[in-house]
Amino acid sequence: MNELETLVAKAKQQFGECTNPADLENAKALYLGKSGEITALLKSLAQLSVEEKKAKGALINQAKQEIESALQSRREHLSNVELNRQLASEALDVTLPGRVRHRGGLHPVSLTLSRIEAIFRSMGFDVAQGPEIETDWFNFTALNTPADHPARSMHDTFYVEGGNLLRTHTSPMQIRYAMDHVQHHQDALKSGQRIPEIRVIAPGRTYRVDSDATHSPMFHQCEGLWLGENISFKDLKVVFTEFCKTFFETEDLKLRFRPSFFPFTEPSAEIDIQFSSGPLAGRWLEVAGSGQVHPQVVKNMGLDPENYIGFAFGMGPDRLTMLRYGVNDLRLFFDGDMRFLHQFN
Ligand code: 2NM
Repeated sequence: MNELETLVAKAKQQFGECTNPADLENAKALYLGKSGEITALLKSLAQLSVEEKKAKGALINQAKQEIESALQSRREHLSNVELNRQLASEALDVTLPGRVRHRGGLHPVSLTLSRIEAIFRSMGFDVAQGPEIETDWFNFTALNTPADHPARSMHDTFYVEGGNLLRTHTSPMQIRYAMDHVQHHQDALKSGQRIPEIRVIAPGRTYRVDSDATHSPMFHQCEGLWLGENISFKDLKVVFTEFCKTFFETEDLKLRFRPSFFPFTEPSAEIDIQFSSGPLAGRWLEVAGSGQVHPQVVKNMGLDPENYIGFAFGMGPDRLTMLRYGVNDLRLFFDGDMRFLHQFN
């Protein structure tokens, strides 16, 4: 091997040992830089004769080209290695499922409650909400429910420590609302003046010890109260008929009042409705309980039952939701299964 071949081999080997571009450029300088070995050889040509210059120069240039091409191919190799490293470290798995931003939606029963509220507001009713943990007095005594009534038993009602209970209906809220109303107008009442009538609905969660396909220990209720000087069953019938027609979006609907009993109303009636077309056509469906507010309950609100009379009703938004959408199992509302809930939004 002559001197030039040795030099080329040495350069190739040295380039091959460089594992990053900076080292490679430093190695290049040893051969092709200002004081590199090839540069020095080219400078030494100056001392030679024209003939020798030609011959030796050609050989040196050939060696130079071989070194340059070895350098270039090592550069490309290192840059490929770097590219592959980057591709591997920044790899994206485009087959991974996306991070979805789920859109929230209202629960079907919430949709029903909103509808109920809007309809009653349009008829001049206020909407009142209050505590779900109630006293025995507001939940039972004020509503004329006797101490030995089965609803008061541990078997039917959830009691909490300290003697309070989870309200079994929303009517205690109506007692609270009526008492606030009386309190607010107490001066007028004392001086024998007339006070504004009470028109309110109380929607919300209620609780009973009960659980099967049509009963859940937590369920919703919406009770209504209209109390004034001359409010009668006729007004109840108008209000409730209007409510049902608007809620179910049909004029094609009959109401039936069926005699019943509640401790807090006298007389009392169940309200049934019947559609004459659609999937429920011909069947009488129970949608609410109702009645003329019992004189003792009016008294418990702080009003004189000789001067104030009216009606109350109670209905189940869960059941109304089932009827409206054709849902056959109440438990679907409380299982939290998104496949079911998504259908309403
Ligand atoms: C019902 C049925 C009948 C009712 C009574 C009252 C109050 F507070 F005025 F006495 N609120 N709700 C009532 C009457 C509730 O639910 C089936």
